[in-house]
Amino acid sequence: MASSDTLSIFVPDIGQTLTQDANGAEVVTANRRDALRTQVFANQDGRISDVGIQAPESGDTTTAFRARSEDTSLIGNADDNSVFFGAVANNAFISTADGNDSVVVNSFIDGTIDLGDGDNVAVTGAITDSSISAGTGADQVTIRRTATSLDVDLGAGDDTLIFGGKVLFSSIEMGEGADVLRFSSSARNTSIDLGNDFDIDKVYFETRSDIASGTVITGAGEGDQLIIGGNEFIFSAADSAFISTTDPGDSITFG
Ligand SMILES: [Ca+2]
Ligand SMILES: [Ca+2]
Ligand SMILES: [Ca+2]
Repeated sequence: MASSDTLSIFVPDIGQTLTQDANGAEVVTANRRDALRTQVFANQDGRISDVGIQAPESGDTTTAFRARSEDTSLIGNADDNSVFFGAVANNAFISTADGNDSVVVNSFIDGTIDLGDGDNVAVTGAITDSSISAGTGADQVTIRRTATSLDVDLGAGDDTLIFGGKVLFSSIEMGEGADVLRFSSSARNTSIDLGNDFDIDKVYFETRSDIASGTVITGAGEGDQLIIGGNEFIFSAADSAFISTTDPGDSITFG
Protein backbone atom coordinates (compact mmCIF):
# COMPACT_ATOMS: atom_id res chain seq x y z
CA MET A 1 0.00 0.00 0.00
CA ALA A 2 1.05 3.58 0.53
CA SER A 3 4.52 4.47 1.56
CA SER A 4 5.21 4.20 5.26
CA ASP A 5 7.53 7.21 5.35
CA THR A 6 5.89 10.37 4.08
CA LEU A 7 8.02 13.43 3.51
CA SER A 8 6.23 16.66 4.37
CA ILE A 9 7.26 19.29 1.90
CA PHE A 10 9.09 22.25 3.44
CA VAL A 11 8.04 25.49 1.77
CA PRO A 12 11.10 27.44 0.66
CA ASP A 13 11.05 31.22 0.37
CA ILE A 14 9.75 32.52 -2.93
CA GLY A 15 12.38 32.00 -5.61
CA GLN A 16 14.33 29.55 -3.45
CA THR A 17 14.89 25.82 -3.90
CA LEU A 18 15.18 23.15 -1.21
CA THR A 19 16.53 19.63 -1.60
CA GLN A 20 15.52 16.76 0.67
CA ASP A 21 16.29 13.04 0.66
CA ALA A 22 13.66 10.32 0.93
CA ASN A 23 14.84 6.69 0.81
CA GLY A 24 17.67 7.63 -1.51
CA ALA A 25 15.49 9.64 -3.88
CA GLU A 26 16.28 13.32 -4.26
CA VAL A 27 13.30 15.59 -3.69
CA VAL A 28 13.76 19.11 -5.04
CA THR A 29 11.18 21.78 -4.23
CA ALA A 30 11.14 25.25 -5.74
CA ASN A 31 8.77 28.02 -4.69
CA ARG A 32 7.68 29.67 -7.91
CA ARG A 33 5.22 32.08 -6.29
CA ASP A 34 2.25 30.75 -8.33
CA ALA A 35 2.85 27.15 -7.21
CA LEU A 36 5.20 24.97 -5.24
CA ARG A 37 7.06 22.74 -7.69
CA THR A 38 8.48 19.46 -6.44
CA GLN A 39 10.48 16.97 -8.46
CA VAL A 40 11.40 13.50 -7.23
CA PHE A 41 14.51 12.01 -8.84
CA ALA A 42 15.63 8.39 -8.78
CA ASN A 43 17.96 6.86 -6.21
CA GLN A 44 21.23 5.21 -7.25
CA ASP A 45 19.35 2.16 -8.55
CA GLY A 46 17.58 4.39 -11.03
CA ARG A 47 14.19 4.13 -9.39
CA ILE A 48 11.98 5.86 -6.89
CA SER A 49 10.99 3.47 -4.13
CA ASP A 50 8.93 3.93 -0.97
CA VAL A 51 8.62 7.70 -1.21
CA GLY A 52 5.61 9.60 0.07
CA ILE A 53 5.07 13.30 -0.57
CA GLN A 54 2.75 15.42 1.55
CA ALA A 55 1.75 18.84 0.18
CA PRO A 56 1.77 21.78 2.57
CA GLU A 57 -1.54 22.70 4.22
CA SER A 58 -2.48 25.15 1.47
CA GLY A 59 -1.32 26.49 -1.88
CA ASP A 60 -1.16 25.09 -5.39
CA THR A 61 1.44 22.40 -6.00
CA THR A 62 2.95 20.45 -8.87
CA THR A 63 4.77 17.19 -8.21
CA ALA A 64 6.72 15.17 -10.75
CA PHE A 65 8.07 11.67 -10.21
CA ARG A 66 10.87 11.61 -12.75
CA ALA A 67 11.68 7.88 -12.92
CA ARG A 68 10.17 4.42 -12.65
CA SER A 69 8.55 4.22 -9.25
CA GLU A 70 7.09 1.79 -6.73
CA ASP A 71 5.30 2.25 -3.41
CA THR A 72 4.85 5.99 -3.66
CA SER A 73 2.18 8.32 -2.35
CA LEU A 74 1.13 11.88 -2.96
CA ILE A 75 -1.22 13.60 -0.52
CA GLY A 76 -2.55 16.92 -1.80
CA ASN A 77 -4.49 19.74 -0.17
CA ALA A 78 -7.69 21.73 -0.83
CA ASP A 79 -5.96 23.84 -3.51
CA ASP A 80 -4.95 22.76 -7.01
CA ASN A 81 -2.53 19.85 -7.05
CA SER A 82 -0.93 18.59 -10.22
CA VAL A 83 0.84 15.24 -10.28
CA PHE A 84 2.97 13.73 -13.05
CA PHE A 85 4.63 10.33 -13.31
CA GLY A 86 7.23 10.18 -16.09
CA ALA A 87 7.53 6.38 -16.11
CA VAL A 88 5.82 3.20 -14.91
CA ALA A 89 4.21 3.67 -11.50
CA ASN A 90 3.67 0.54 -9.44
CA ASN A 91 1.57 0.78 -6.27
CA ALA A 92 1.13 4.55 -6.19
CA PHE A 93 -1.44 6.14 -3.90
CA ILE A 94 -2.58 9.60 -5.03
CA SER A 95 -5.13 11.60 -3.05
CA THR A 96 -5.54 15.21 -4.14
CA ALA A 97 -8.60 16.26 -2.05
CA ASP A 98 -10.65 19.38 -2.93
CA GLY A 99 -9.58 21.80 -5.64
CA ASN A 100 -9.16 21.40 -9.38
CA ASP A 101 -6.49 18.73 -9.53
CA SER A 102 -4.73 16.98 -12.38
CA VAL A 103 -2.94 13.65 -12.56
CA VAL A 104 -0.92 12.50 -15.57
CA VAL A 105 0.62 9.03 -15.48
CA ASN A 106 2.04 6.50 -17.90
CA SER A 107 1.65 2.80 -17.11
CA PHE A 108 -0.12 2.58 -13.80
CA ILE A 109 -0.26 -0.72 -11.92
CA ASP A 110 -1.91 -1.62 -8.62
CA GLY A 111 -2.55 2.03 -7.74
CA THR A 112 -5.15 4.46 -6.47
CA ILE A 113 -6.08 7.90 -7.83
CA ASP A 114 -8.55 9.77 -5.61
CA LEU A 115 -9.23 13.22 -7.07
CA GLY A 116 -11.71 14.47 -4.44
CA ASP A 117 -14.21 17.24 -5.22
CA GLY A 118 -13.53 19.93 -7.84
CA ASP A 119 -13.13 19.91 -11.60
CA ASN A 120 -10.37 17.35 -11.94
CA VAL A 121 -8.43 15.93 -14.87
CA ALA A 122 -6.70 12.54 -15.11
CA VAL A 123 -4.82 11.08 -18.07
CA THR A 124 -3.24 7.63 -17.96
CA GLY A 125 -1.54 5.14 -20.25
CA ALA A 126 -2.22 1.44 -19.70
CA ILE A 127 -3.81 0.94 -16.31
CA THR A 128 -4.16 -2.35 -14.41
CA ASP A 129 -5.62 -3.41 -11.06
CA SER A 130 -6.24 0.20 -10.08
CA SER A 131 -8.98 2.64 -9.10
CA ILE A 132 -9.83 6.20 -10.09
CA SER A 133 -12.42 8.14 -8.10
CA ALA A 134 -13.68 11.70 -8.11
CA GLY A 135 -16.37 13.48 -6.14
CA THR A 136 -18.57 16.45 -7.01
CA GLY A 137 -17.46 18.51 -10.01
CA ALA A 138 -17.00 18.11 -13.74
CA ASP A 139 -14.21 15.59 -14.09
CA GLN A 140 -12.38 14.54 -17.24
CA VAL A 141 -10.65 11.18 -17.31
CA THR A 142 -8.81 9.77 -20.33
CA ILE A 143 -7.33 6.26 -20.39
CA ARG A 144 -5.16 6.24 -23.48
CA ARG A 145 -4.36 2.52 -23.56
CA THR A 146 -5.76 -0.78 -22.30
CA ALA A 147 -7.63 -0.75 -19.00
CA THR A 148 -7.69 -4.04 -17.09
CA SER A 149 -9.43 -4.54 -13.75
CA LEU A 150 -10.00 -0.81 -13.43
CA ASP A 151 -12.55 0.60 -11.01
CA VAL A 152 -13.76 4.10 -11.94
CA ASP A 153 -16.24 6.13 -9.87
CA LEU A 154 -16.74 9.71 -11.10
CA GLY A 155 -19.50 10.78 -8.70
CA ALA A 156 -21.79 13.77 -9.13
CA GLY A 157 -21.16 16.39 -11.81
CA ASP A 158 -21.04 16.31 -15.61
CA ASP A 159 -18.11 13.98 -16.16
CA THR A 160 -16.31 12.75 -19.25
CA LEU A 161 -14.55 9.37 -19.44
CA ILE A 162 -12.71 8.35 -22.61
CA PHE A 163 -11.06 5.00 -23.29
CA GLY A 164 -8.50 4.91 -26.10
CA GLY A 165 -7.86 1.16 -25.82
CA LYS A 166 -9.59 -2.03 -24.76
CA VAL A 167 -11.45 -2.26 -21.48
CA LEU A 168 -11.41 -5.57 -19.63
CA PHE A 169 -12.89 -6.77 -16.33
CA SER A 170 -13.61 -3.22 -15.22
CA SER A 171 -16.29 -1.35 -13.30
CA ILE A 172 -17.44 2.13 -14.32
CA GLU A 173 -19.77 4.32 -12.26
CA MET A 174 -20.57 7.68 -13.82
CA GLY A 175 -22.73 8.91 -10.90
CA GLU A 176 -25.20 11.77 -11.13
CA GLY A 177 -24.93 14.45 -13.81
CA ALA A 178 -24.92 14.57 -17.60
CA ASP A 179 -22.00 12.25 -18.22
CA VAL A 180 -20.21 11.28 -21.42
CA LEU A 181 -18.55 7.88 -21.78
CA ARG A 182 -16.63 7.03 -24.93
CA PHE A 183 -15.09 3.71 -26.01
CA SER A 184 -12.66 3.49 -28.93
CA SER A 185 -12.25 -0.29 -28.79
CA SER A 186 -13.99 -3.25 -27.20
CA ALA A 187 -15.30 -3.46 -23.66
CA ARG A 188 -15.44 -6.97 -22.24
CA ASN A 189 -16.67 -8.19 -18.86
CA THR A 190 -17.22 -4.62 -17.79
CA SER A 191 -20.08 -3.08 -15.82
CA ILE A 192 -21.23 0.44 -16.65
CA ASP A 193 -23.53 2.29 -14.24
CA LEU A 194 -25.03 5.51 -15.61
CA GLY A 195 -26.11 6.77 -12.21
CA ASN A 196 -29.89 6.30 -12.36
CA ASP A 197 -30.49 10.07 -12.51
CA PHE A 198 -32.58 12.50 -14.58
CA ASP A 199 -29.69 13.98 -16.55
CA ILE A 200 -28.98 12.79 -20.08
CA ASP A 201 -25.93 10.54 -20.24
CA LYS A 202 -24.26 9.66 -23.53
CA VAL A 203 -22.36 6.44 -24.20
CA TYR A 204 -20.39 6.05 -27.42
CA PHE A 205 -19.14 2.85 -29.05
CA GLU A 206 -17.48 2.59 -32.47
CA THR A 207 -19.17 -0.69 -33.44
CA ARG A 208 -21.83 -2.92 -31.98
CA SER A 209 -19.32 -5.76 -31.57
CA ASP A 210 -17.26 -3.52 -29.29
CA ILE A 211 -19.95 -4.20 -26.70
CA ALA A 212 -18.36 -7.56 -26.04
CA SER A 213 -19.40 -10.46 -23.84
CA GLY A 214 -20.00 -9.75 -20.19
CA THR A 215 -20.45 -6.00 -20.64
CA VAL A 216 -23.59 -4.61 -19.01
CA ILE A 217 -25.08 -1.13 -18.70
CA THR A 218 -27.23 -0.39 -15.64
CA GLY A 219 -28.63 2.82 -14.14
CA ALA A 220 -29.88 4.18 -17.47
CA GLY A 221 -32.69 6.76 -17.22
CA GLU A 222 -35.27 8.08 -19.68
CA GLY A 223 -33.53 9.79 -22.59
CA ASP A 224 -30.03 8.48 -22.01
CA GLN A 225 -28.25 7.95 -25.30
CA LEU A 226 -26.27 5.03 -26.66
CA ILE A 227 -24.49 6.00 -29.88
CA ILE A 228 -22.95 3.14 -31.86
CA GLY A 229 -21.09 4.39 -34.89
CA GLY A 230 -23.62 6.74 -36.43
CA ASN A 231 -26.65 4.99 -34.94
CA GLU A 232 -28.40 6.55 -31.99
CA PHE A 233 -30.42 4.62 -29.42
CA ILE A 234 -32.47 6.42 -26.76
CA PHE A 235 -33.29 4.72 -23.47
CA SER A 236 -36.97 4.18 -22.82
CA ALA A 237 -37.85 3.33 -19.23
CA ALA A 238 -41.16 1.81 -20.38
CA ASP A 239 -39.31 -0.68 -22.55
CA SER A 240 -36.26 -1.04 -20.30
CA ALA A 241 -34.22 -0.80 -23.47
CA PHE A 242 -32.31 1.57 -25.70
CA ILE A 243 -34.52 2.10 -28.78
CA SER A 244 -33.08 3.07 -32.15
CA THR A 245 -34.23 6.51 -33.28
CA THR A 246 -33.94 5.57 -36.94
CA ASP A 247 -35.31 2.02 -36.78
CA PRO A 248 -37.87 1.65 -33.94
CA GLY A 249 -37.75 -2.12 -34.28
CA ASP A 250 -34.11 -2.11 -33.29
CA SER A 251 -33.39 -2.08 -29.60
CA ILE A 252 -30.68 -2.99 -27.14
CA THR A 253 -31.53 -4.24 -23.66
CA PHE A 254 -29.20 -4.13 -20.72
CA GLY A 255 -29.39 -5.60 -17.25
CA1 LIG B 1 -10.01 17.70 -6.38
CA1 LIG C 1 -6.37 19.49 -4.24
CA1 LIG D 1 -21.28 12.18 -12.96
